[in-house]
Amino acid sequence: MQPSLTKCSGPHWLSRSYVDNKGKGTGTSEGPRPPRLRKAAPASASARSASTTNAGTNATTDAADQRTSKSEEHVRHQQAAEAGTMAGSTRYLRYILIAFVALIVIFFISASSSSSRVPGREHLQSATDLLKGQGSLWKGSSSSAASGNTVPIVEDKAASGNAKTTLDPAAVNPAAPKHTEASSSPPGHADTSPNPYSGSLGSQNSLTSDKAPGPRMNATFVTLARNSDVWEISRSIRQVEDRFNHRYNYDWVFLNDAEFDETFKSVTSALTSGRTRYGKIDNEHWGFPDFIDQDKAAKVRQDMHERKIIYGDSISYRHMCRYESGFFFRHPIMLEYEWYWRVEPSIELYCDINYDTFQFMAENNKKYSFVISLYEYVETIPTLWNSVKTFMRKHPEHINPNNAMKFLSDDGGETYNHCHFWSNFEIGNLNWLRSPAYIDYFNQLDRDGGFFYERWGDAPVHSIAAAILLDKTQIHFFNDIAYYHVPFTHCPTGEKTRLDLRCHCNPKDNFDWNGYSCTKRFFETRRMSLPEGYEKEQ
Ligand SMILES: Nc1nc2c(ncn2[C@@H]2O[C@H](COP(=O)(O)OP(=O)(O)OP(=O)(O)O)[C@@H](O)[C@H]2O)c(=O)[nH]1
Ligand SMILES: [Mg+2]
Repeated sequence: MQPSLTKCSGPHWLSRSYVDNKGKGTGTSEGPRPPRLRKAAPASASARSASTTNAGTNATTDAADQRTSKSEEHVRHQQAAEAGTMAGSTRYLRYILIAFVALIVIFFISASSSSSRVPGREHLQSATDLLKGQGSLWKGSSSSAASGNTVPIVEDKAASGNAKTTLDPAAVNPAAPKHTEASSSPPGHADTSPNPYSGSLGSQNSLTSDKAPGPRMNATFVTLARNSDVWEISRSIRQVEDRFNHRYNYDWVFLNDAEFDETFKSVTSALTSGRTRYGKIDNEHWGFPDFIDQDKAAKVRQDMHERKIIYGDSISYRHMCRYESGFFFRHPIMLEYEWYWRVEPSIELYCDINYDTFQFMAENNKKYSFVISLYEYVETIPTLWNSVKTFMRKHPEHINPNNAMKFLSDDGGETYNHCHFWSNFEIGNLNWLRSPAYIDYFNQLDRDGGFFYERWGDAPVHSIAAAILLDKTQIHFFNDIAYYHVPFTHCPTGEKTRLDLRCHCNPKDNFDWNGYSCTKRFFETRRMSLPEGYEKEQ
């Protein structure tokens, strides 16, 4: 093995040393090599060829001389090799020295060009530059531009292509503290930077603050609630605001048979984007009417309790059902509005609602709407249909000739099939509920006493009214409003609809085409074809 070859492996030795010195080498020559040191390889090779040339010029023909000259040659060879090796070593040392000095110079230049280059600042710096690369403006934060503390970044085409996008971090998150040069936050915190792509979906992203243009309808959300419902209704409000109302800012009316407390008011008003109003229900509308036989009502509750009928023994539940059936739309606050959207505690909305549903109702001559329909629990309404028939007999003038009786009855109105729209969700017209037709209807039912002698729910009461008093085209099924109230889900049928509206419900949970739903029957009543894809959800 020739020493010169060993030395010629200088770059390997140097690179190994470089890697080992960094403390992360593997001991092989495969570690990263500084480019300058790689260039030393040809210099070693030239040293090797120089030593070979010197040896060749000293050869003679005499044997002794040959021996002498061989030994001389050997010595010379060795000297030449040593000289070549030394020359190579010196060169390498020079290169190392130059590289070392160059590294020191680069280090000092970069350190002095950015006095703010402390741990944690690099991220913020580059985020700022990224925003600048997109043509963004840091409102109220001119310091970084003025100081010229910019680290050059390579602008890629994607960044410069977005140059027209103006991104105001304050708009992205107005509550976010602004980064300042003198920030005293610990490094880990100061490292946090705004997402430069926030809001890049523009108008597609309904979670950004994009208030819908145009006038508003005379409409409000309405919720009947107890103070103890505050956290459950908060969840509902948050859903409604995120999916719809942050763009429309409709009012929200809260009604209660007791005074709302400060917690309820402050929490709910903090969550709503529109005006909040709190109304106490008059005793006349929340209590037993004088024509109710209290003993009879008590016996019914006892009996229902024994038969384990849900809410069967509850007085307040009955007041609630009666109030929702006949009075909420007559509350003094509600008298100011024409349209309502009823919201209950703990509901969910799974899709964006990108249009004004109240306006839709008005423009399409709709008076009542639903998202889920089902069969009522028979034990709670044994005589309801008798009462309805009494009303129809007494007030034929109120029965709409183009009604939706087919939705309610399979025998032309003789018997009730128990189908109803689930009234914990409703968007409807308050003037219709305040109309003589509806008031006559409610008064008949109320007089017959079934709210207390049975346990009539406001869902069948509203549904029957809508089906017999309205033109069937005035009842709307909101396929695109995805909704949950325990235990049922309405998830829009149609994959395109779900993706367009950014829905997060599982279509398998959709109740519509299930045997317990009456929605198919509604489609038949209206002679509408079922939505595309319904077969897959059965
Ligand atoms: N102020 C008040 N509101 C009530 C009372 N009982 C029920 N409510 C409200 O009336 C609405 C309907 O009551 P719920 O208990 O949800 O009745 P439900 O939907 O039939 O039954 P759940 O399956 O329990 O939801 C909700 O908005 C309740 O907050 C009451 O006694 N006082
Ligand atoms: Mg409920």
